Amino acid sequence: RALEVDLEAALPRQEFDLDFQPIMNIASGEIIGAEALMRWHSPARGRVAPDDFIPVAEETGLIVPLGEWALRKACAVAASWPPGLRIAVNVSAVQLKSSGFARSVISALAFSGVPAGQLELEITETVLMDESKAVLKTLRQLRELGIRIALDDFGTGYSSLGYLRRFPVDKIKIDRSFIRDMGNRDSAAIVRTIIGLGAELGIVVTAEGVETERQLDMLRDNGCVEAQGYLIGVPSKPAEIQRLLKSRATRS
Ligand code: G
Ligand code: G
Ligand code: G
Ligand code: MN
Ligand code: NA
Repeated sequence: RALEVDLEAALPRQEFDLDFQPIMNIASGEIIGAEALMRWHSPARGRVAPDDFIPVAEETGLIVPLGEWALRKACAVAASWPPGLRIAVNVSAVQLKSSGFARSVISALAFSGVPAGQLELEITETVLMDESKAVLKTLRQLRELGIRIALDDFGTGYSSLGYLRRFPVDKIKIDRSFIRDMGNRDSAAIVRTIIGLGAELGIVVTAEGVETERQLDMLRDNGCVEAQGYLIGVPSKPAEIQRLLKSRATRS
């Protein structure tokens, strides 16, 4: 049976879940929020990785209702976090281009009571590649509401620095492959350059995939603002992340 058949049935059968991975401010060591990561527990297939089902969901268009579910669920969970913490949600290009996307975001915020300033939408560079006016308009509209836009997996794919000028972006997330290879001179130079670029442009830089104290030290020494990765915390269930946030979060 094709994956798309099982995927189609999975949403009404409530087979999806969200895990949350903490994001830390490097200078203060405080947890400033978490990224929602989708999980599919299929009775027939077991756990299916997002890298395997998200592309299929994008091809079939199922990513639109699935992404909307994730957004609503993430906001509902974040509504019970201590005030001021960020919730980051991944948004696929297909979703962003679908009509009514901005409306569905506004609705998720209103329904949950999460302030717009606490929501961060993570998009990849492929979203920006076609340079459509509609996408630019949607991003501007969301940003005017106070929602932050993060460029995910930065440095991979078809990165163009021009995107940073043409599109409203609040944050860059350095792809974890560069952090993994930071022991290597060239990767270290790339990481430093992205951090410098963010500082110059007034864009927050987050390092992804931080697994060792050595990597965290290098990032701190180079002025990287935020870190995410197994060292700081693995993707966890809502109850677990809630505990972590209560003990490690910025006290306001
Ligand atoms: O708080 P806890 O020990 O559960 O933290 C899990 C991980 O986060 C540990 O591996 C530790 O290295 C890192 N960590 C914990 N507290 C801090 C902190 O205040 N600052 C920094 N930079 N890292 C921390
Ligand atoms: O959690 P994990 O490393 O398996 O995630 C793999 C990929 O799946 C990441 O690139 C992540 O951005 C993507 N992903 C996870 N959750 C979502 C989601 O809710 N929506 C979209 N579009 N992508 C997601
Ligand atoms: O592409 P995106 O950044 O949205 O997805 C994050 C993915 O990275 C998730 O699948 C998550 O499980 C994974 N991830 C998070 N922290 C680490 C890490 O420290 N090391 C590795 N290898 N993967 C990580
Ligand atoms: Mn992401
Ligand atoms: Na990423």
